[in-house]
Amino acid sequence: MSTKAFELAKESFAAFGVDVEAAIEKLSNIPVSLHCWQGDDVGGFDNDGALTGGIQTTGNYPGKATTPEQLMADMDKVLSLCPGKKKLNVHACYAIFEDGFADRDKLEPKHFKKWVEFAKERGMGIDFNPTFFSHPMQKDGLTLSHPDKEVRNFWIAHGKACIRISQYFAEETGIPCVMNIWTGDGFKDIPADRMGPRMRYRDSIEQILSEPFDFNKVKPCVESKVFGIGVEAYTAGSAEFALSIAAMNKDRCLPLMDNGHYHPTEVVSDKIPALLCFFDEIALHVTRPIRWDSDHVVLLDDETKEIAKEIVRCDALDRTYIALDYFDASINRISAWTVGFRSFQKALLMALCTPNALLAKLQDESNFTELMVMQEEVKMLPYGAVWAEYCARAGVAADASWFDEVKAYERDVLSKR
Ligand code: RNT
Ligand code: ZN
Repeated sequence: MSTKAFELAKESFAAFGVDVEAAIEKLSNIPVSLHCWQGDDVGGFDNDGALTGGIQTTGNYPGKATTPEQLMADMDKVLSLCPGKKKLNVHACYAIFEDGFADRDKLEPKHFKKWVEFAKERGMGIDFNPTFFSHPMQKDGLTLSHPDKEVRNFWIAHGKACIRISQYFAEETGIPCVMNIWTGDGFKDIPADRMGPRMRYRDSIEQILSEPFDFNKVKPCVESKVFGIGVEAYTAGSAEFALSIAAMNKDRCLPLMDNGHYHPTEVVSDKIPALLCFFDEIALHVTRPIRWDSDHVVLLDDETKEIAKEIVRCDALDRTYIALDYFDASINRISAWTVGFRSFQKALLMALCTPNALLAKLQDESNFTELMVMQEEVKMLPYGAVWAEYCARAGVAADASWFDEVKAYERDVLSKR
C-alpha cells in the first residue's frame, strides 16, 4: 500500500545508511505521555477552577471540558487524530469523586479508578502528578517548603498518597508510572533566606520518597523551574536543587527537565546527554517557552527537533520518559493538544531518520567541514514522505485534514457546552 513517494524516500535515506522501515517501527513503540490538563486549562475536578500557584493559562476559547466525561471524550478525539504510542498523564486534581469528596492529603486509588479504566481500555500506561497548586493549603505561595510544619505535613501526606496511587496505576496497567513532583514554591521579590526554604523542600521531598514503593514500577521525579508567575525572584526548586536531590536519591528518584524552565539561551537538548552520563533514567516535559511563558503548544521548531535528536542519538529511548506539557486556552483545545502531539511525533521521526552514526563519525574524525556540509544536506531529506507513510499505517491523516474533524467536533460537541 505504500506510495511511490515513500519508495523513493526510502532510497534517499538508504543512501545515507538510514533504514526508514526500522525508524517507523521504532517510532510506533515510543510512549509519549499526553497530559490531560490541556483539555480544561489545568482546572481539575477538585476545586473551583481558579488556577493559582506559579502557573497561568490565558484565553477563554469556548467549549472547554468541565466534567470527567467531557475531558475523556475530548482526549479520545485527540488520540484518534495522532499516530504513535500514547500514555496518559493525569494530575491529582483530576480525582473523580464517586462517593464523596476527599482532600488532597486523603486521596486514594479509588478516586482514579475511572482513569485506570480509560487507560486500560485504550492500552495506555499512566503517569501521575501530585497537585501542589490551586488549593487553600498552598499558603503564601508555598507548599512543601512552607515554614509552618502543618502546611508542609499536609503536602507531604499528599505526596505520599500520590506515591500509593502511582503504584496502583503501575500495577493495574503493567506499565511503570512516572510521578512528577513540581511545586511553584517561591517568592515574588528578593528573599531574605534562600537556603531555609530549600532545606525544608529537601526534607519534605525525602519524606515523600520514604513512602514504600517499587522503583521498577513507580518513577518519582523532581521538576525544576527558574521562575514562575508571581514568583519571579526565587523558586525553591531551582535547577541545581532538583538535580541534586535526584542525584542524592538515585535509588528512588529521577530528574525531570521541562524545556520551558530555563534561562532563554539554555537548551534542554544539551542537558539531556549531560544527565545521561550520570543517571540511568531521566524524564522530560516537552513544551515551548515564549518569553515569560513556559507552556505554549509544542511545534516542530528547532529545539523540539534537537531534543528528539538527542534522545535518539544517545540511544536513550528506553532511558527517557517523555511527557508533553503545555496549555493554551486561547485556541481550540483539541487542536492545540493534537498539534503538540503530532509535532513531537514528527520530531522523533526526523531524529530516527537522521544518519546519526555517519555524522558522529565525521565529528570523531575532526572532519568539521564535511560535518557542516552533511548536517545541512540531511535537513532536506524527504521526511514528509516517511511521515505520510507512518500516518497511513497508523490510520490517521498525514496532512492537516485532521483539522476538519476538529471543526466538526467543535460544531457538534464543543459549541453545545
Ligand atoms: C509548571 C510545570 C508543571 C505543570 C504541570 C501542570 O511550570 O511545568 O509541570 O505544567 O504540573
Ligand atoms: Zn512541566
